[in-house]
Amino acid sequence: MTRRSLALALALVLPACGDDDSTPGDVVDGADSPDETPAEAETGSDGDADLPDDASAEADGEDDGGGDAPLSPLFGRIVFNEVLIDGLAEGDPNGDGDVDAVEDQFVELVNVDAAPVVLDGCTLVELDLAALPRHTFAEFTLAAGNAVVVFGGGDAPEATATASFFSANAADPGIPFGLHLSAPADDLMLLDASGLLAARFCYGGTDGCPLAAAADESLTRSPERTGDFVPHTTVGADGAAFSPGTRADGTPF
Ligand SMILES: [Ca+2]
Ligand SMILES: [Ca+2]
Ligand SMILES: [Ca+2]
Ligand SMILES: [Ca+2]
Repeated sequence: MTRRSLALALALVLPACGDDDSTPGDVVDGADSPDETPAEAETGSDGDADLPDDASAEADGEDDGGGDAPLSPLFGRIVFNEVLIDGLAEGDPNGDGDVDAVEDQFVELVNVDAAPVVLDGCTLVELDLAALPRHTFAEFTLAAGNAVVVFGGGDAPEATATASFFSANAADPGIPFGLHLSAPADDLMLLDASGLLAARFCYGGTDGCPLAAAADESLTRSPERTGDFVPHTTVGADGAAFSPGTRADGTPF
């Protein structure tokens, strides 16, 4: 399937903002478990049925110059920079006092452009519950060079000069499962308000994405913003397992 048809398919299945009454009843919390849910097993078995076919290039945040595919105008201006799949990593990633498999998962997105990026209406969508965005940004503009972190839940930290923090659909408790980043495989997309692909992070073999999920630590780009994803402890300050909102060495973006 092409990205054009992907965008069309997503446009057909994505609910309008605030339409949160399609809560699935048959999905279990698999945030820190290798067990596949029925939905994951099904979508995993049919491979590339609903995904773009150049996943590895996009997983690296690189524009592959793929002809007339309707990528978002945001594509290449904002990238996934760090992702914590294992919410039970030692510590308390969102700093709210509770270590929670769902709430402490996070994604860190960085504006790699020289201009602000307007994220109003952008959604985070993952493979298993593609019709139910994990997070929808309300009015939010990410300054050039800054990071925004979305946690699975709980209380998000206060913003700093260079980073902002949200809890996934924190204002909408009707949407369960946080970011629903599954082990060992998943496919997370940032879609713009029109449903077009703005950034992508996939792993575990979904649609050929070779990156392996990490346990007990995040995956982060090295070098920051542009590099390939590596286990965070290999580049983190003093072997730190994650660094939501800062570079792996602990310094601000
Ligand atoms: Ca926590
Ligand atoms: Ca998932
Ligand atoms: Ca763990
Ligand atoms: Ca970081």
